[in-house]
Amino acid sequence: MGRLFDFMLPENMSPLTADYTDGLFHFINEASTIVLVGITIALIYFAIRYRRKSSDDKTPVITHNNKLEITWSVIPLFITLIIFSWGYKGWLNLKAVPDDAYEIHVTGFKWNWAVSYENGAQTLNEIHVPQGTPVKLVMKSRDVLHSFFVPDYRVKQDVLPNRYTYVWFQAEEVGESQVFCTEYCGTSHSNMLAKVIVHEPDDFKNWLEMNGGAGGSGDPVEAGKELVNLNGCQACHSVDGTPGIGPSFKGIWGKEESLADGSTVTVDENYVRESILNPGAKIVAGHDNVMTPYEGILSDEDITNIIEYLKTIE
Ligand code: HEC
Ligand SMILES: [Cu+2]
Repeated sequence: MGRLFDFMLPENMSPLTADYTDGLFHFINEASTIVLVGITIALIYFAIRYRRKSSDDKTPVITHNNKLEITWSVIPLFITLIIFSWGYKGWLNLKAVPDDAYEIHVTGFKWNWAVSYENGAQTLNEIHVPQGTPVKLVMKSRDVLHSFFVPDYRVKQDVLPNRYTYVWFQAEEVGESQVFCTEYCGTSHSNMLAKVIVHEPDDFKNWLEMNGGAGGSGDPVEAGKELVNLNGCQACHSVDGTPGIGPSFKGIWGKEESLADGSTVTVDENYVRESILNPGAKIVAGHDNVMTPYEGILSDEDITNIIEYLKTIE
C-alpha cells in the first residue's frame, strides 16, 4: 500500500531487514507532517483571531500556564519514547543474524570491495548471493575506514581495519542492488562501488561451482591479468595509458620512472615487487602515496605472475 513518503525510498528488496527501518521512517515523516500542518493552521488562526484591532488594544500579561506546559512536554516525550523503542528493536533485528545465514567474506580497501566465498571463489566489486536465503557478510578493511551500504536492503555498517564487522540481509528477488562506500576514504571514495547480484538458489550453486578453485590455466600472463583484476589495481592504474590515481601500466616495463625525490629508477622485477609490497618506499613523481601495501596479500608467485602480465602491456 502506498504511503505519503514512499517516493523518498528505493524499493525494499530485503523486507526482513528493511521493514523496521521503513516503518519508522514513515512514522517519523507522517507524524512530523501532521504536527507541521497543525502548527501552521493554529498559527494562521491565532494571527487572524488575535490581531490588533484598534490602537488601544493592550496585550494582557500572562506569566505561565501549568496545564498547557505539562501537555506540550509530556506528549513529545511519549512520541520520542515510541521512536526510540522502535529504532532499538530495529537495531536488535539488524544485529541478530539468523543461525542458518550463508556466510560470505568481504574486504574493503582503497577503492574496491574484494569478495571471497566458501569454496575459494573470488570476485571484485560483485557480491553473488542466493535468493530467499539469509546472507551474512563478514567484513574487514585492509587500510582505512570504509562503510558498507546497500540502500535497497536498508543495511549500513562501518568496515574497519583489525576488526570484523558484519551485516545480514535476505534478498527476495533475483536482480541487482547497488553498494556504496559511505565513509569518506580518499580521492576515489565515490567510485568505491559494488553490486549485490541475486541468483536463484540453483543458479547460485552453479555459479559458485564454475568459479571455485583458483585459476588453473597455468599461463603466468593470464594468471597475472586475473590477479590484477581481482585485486582492484585498476581502480588506480589504467592499462591503456589513461592517467589515473597511479601511473598507467601501459608501456611501464623497462621505462625510466621519475621519482618524487628527483631521482629515477628503471622499472624492473625488483622495482615492481617493491612497488607492490611496499609502495611508500619509492613514490612516483606527480603521484601521492595512497597505494595500500599488498604485503601478506599477494604471494611471491602472484607477484611473479603480475610481473609477467605487466611486461605484455605495451
Ligand atoms: C589506491 C590506488 C592504488 C591501487 C588499488 C593500486 N595502486 Fe599501484 N600505485 C598507486 C599510486 C598512487 C602509485 C604511485 C605512487 C607510488 O609510487 O607509490 C602506484 C605505483 C605502482 C607501481 C609503480 C608504477 C610506476 O610507474 O613506477 C606499480 C608497479 C604498482 N603501483 C602496482 C600495483 C599493482 C600490481 C596493484 C594491484 C595489485 C596496485 N598497484 C594497486 C595507487 C594504487
Ligand atoms: Cu571506502
